[in-house]
Amino acid sequence: MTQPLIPIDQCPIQIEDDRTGTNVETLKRAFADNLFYLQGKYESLATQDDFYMALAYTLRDRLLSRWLKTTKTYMEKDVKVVYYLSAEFLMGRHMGNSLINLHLYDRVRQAVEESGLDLDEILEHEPDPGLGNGGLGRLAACFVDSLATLEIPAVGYGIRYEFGIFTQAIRDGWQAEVPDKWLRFGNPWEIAHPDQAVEVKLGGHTEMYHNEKGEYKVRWIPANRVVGIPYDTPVPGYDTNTVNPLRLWRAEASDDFNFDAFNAGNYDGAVAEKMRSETISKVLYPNDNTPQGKQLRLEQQFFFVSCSLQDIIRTHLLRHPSLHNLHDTAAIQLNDTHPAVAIAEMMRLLMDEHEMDWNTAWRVTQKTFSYTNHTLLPEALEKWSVGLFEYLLPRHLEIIYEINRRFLEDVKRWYPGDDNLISRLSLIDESGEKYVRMANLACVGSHAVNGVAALHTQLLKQDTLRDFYRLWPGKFINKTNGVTPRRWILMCNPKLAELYNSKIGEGWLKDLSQLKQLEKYVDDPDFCQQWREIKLHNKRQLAQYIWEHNGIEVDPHSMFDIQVKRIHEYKRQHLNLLHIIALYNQIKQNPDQHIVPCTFIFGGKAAPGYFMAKLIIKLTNSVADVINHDPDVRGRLKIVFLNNFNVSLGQRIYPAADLSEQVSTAGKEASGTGNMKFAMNGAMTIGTLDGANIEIREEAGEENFFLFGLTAQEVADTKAKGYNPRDYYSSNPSLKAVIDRIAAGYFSHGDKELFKPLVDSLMYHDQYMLFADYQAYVDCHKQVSKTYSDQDKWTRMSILNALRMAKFSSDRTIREYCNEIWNVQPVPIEMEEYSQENA
Ligand code: GPK
Repeated sequence: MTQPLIPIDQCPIQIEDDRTGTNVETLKRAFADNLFYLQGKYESLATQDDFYMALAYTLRDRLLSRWLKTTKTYMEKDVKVVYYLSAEFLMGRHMGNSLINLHLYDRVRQAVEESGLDLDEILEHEPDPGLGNGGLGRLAACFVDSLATLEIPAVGYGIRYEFGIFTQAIRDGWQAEVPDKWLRFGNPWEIAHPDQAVEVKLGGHTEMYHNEKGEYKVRWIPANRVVGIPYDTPVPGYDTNTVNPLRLWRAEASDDFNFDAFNAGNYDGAVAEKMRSETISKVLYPNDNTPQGKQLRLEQQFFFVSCSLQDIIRTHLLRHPSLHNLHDTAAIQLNDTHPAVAIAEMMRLLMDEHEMDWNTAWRVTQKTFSYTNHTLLPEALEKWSVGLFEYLLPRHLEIIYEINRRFLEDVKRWYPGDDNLISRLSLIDESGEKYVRMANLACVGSHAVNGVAALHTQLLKQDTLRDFYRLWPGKFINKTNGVTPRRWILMCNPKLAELYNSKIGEGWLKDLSQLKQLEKYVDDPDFCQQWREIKLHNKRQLAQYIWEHNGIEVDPHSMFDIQVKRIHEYKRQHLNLLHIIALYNQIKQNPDQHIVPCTFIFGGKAAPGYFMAKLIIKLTNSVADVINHDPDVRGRLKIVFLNNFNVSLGQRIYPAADLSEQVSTAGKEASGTGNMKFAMNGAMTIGTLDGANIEIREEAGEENFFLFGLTAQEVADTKAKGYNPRDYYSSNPSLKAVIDRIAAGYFSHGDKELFKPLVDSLMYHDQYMLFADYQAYVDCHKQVSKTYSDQDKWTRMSILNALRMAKFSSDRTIREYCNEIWNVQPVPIEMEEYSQENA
């Protein structure tokens, strides 16, 4: 007879258990124990990697009791859960975050030091998990942090890519992509749950049949099946017991499916087929703001959606007899249209696998889903060819056609005779080759649709999604983005956090509006002095990094003018370059004139297939080569391109910035979130009235923001009138001199061909209107330099910026989603004494 196991939370608690205890001695013992038993190493033979792994397990152990208690509480209380579906989660490193959220930073540092090691070195050893491209993926990461901190039951669902975003190397000034093998040494933060694997079907055909009740039903006979294995990573809240899961799916071949092929003697063929299934979760597509219309990408989207919905349904059915009330236990958020096929998959699961009728299934689906749009660029709206859809998801295409038929029937009744309206609203684009429009599917199948900044939502309503807004004005709602102050202030700028703590305690970390109390210090010379010292300290650290990685010496007292983000023409990194070249031209004309010493720092990845973006990187490095080495410049201008911009590099960069470049063409950047990270760390913004810049300026006060450029309306009007960039070129000598210098091959050893595509694109199209904004931008920079020369004034502006960014905490954003879209409440997790006591 076997004894039943004692549930872990009923075991007698040993206060200083090796896996939960948090005093320094226990931490040292646990660390040594993990090194020996998990890494299999004596300390004398251990590598940095072993130390990192041993420490990571030590921390994961300390998260587990809260994690399991969280899951248990959600099950017992039968709470409503937010399911955040996202093809990308750009989490950044876990170790520092766990140390902070477990309140273990100081004790672990001591334990590590007493073991003769350096915590910073260990922290640096963690690979940066880059399972995303840029803003959209990082937003998902900030959101799961805030959800856990606000004690909201939530699961992040996505894909466990074996290769994340490529590592960017710079060779001869060009971007080169190196595969990101982030799992090489194993991933200590995740726990696999093969017991909860689910099966996903692909391809094949459908057929009709009669069920036992004599009803007509449809059955999907797939050509292939793959298995999704869930890997869970703990997402701890700050200063709470809540630990929510990030559940990422890995694709594996189904074992039994090719049984016949195996038996027929086609062993190698069957194994090859198996490998094909496993490529589904191999690699993240490295595109930002442009879809990649590849079959494998649609397979990825469907794969993680199907796994996640089956998981959600299974969870619901553990506590409820039917799925009629799914919307009472689940709020599913679609992070852009990448998971939008979920609308059709939910309908299929409810009808074909759970016997629900169409009308009920549709009601449940609409009440469960909501959709976030992240872009206004028309070319970025996802569409899939009907042929591909039918080949891969034949049942879903049928369902989409039926959703469309019913939807367009309604529209015809509401707006009789408006055929253009019908063709614009249709889920199928029939203007040429037929496509499924994923944004239309997401709008129709959701009860709420949101943009990510006020201007963005307004433009969605009046432009991109105007026909849907006309049908359902109440569905549209704005949710301005935010970022987590834990990672983006406390972790990345500990000295600034320390200054805040010394004045008002730590409450600001969960309520950023408390920083407003510090405004009274803006005229306190001591406080201002400390503020400047912190900035200088951060700049010195970045200067050191630049020296080590780029071999460029930069002056920490120069103004750090920084633009880091994905490289895209609409983000206009090249406008920044035009300004730098204009400054250089001034120096060449008169080397003795006074200019404010300035370090221009760039960073960001280009999509590997985006030629113009890659050319912009090359131009940046070429301009840097010339200007950094020109003796006339006398070091007053330095240009640095930092390779491989990612979350951890961002953590070094934002705190060191004086000036944040947010210069997209108005109406193109949905929100931006880097703009928020810079401002929270005391950088001034030079920016257009685009995305969240508008709201940042509102919060900071217009006198504390360097504004330039056309408004979104002016951009549209100028375009409508017929924009001709050459008019600006011929009438503006400064602009002409800049363009001529590039065109003449000055930055390319006389080669006039190299940058010709960029020059021509500006001269003959200038889709993003750099020329129209050029003079305003240059003039605005003059204003910046003048202000920077008055350090007292600059400090004051910098302080007010940082203290007024409360709105841009992702806690505020998530509270709004909870109240206005998801209808979910916090569920505090009660813990036994021991973890509290040691916290
Ligand atoms: C938008 F459409 C997309 C995309 O494919 N990837 C991506 O990162 C960004 N985004 C927007 O470009 C940003 O303006 C926005 O702040 C961010 O999503 C988060 O909403």
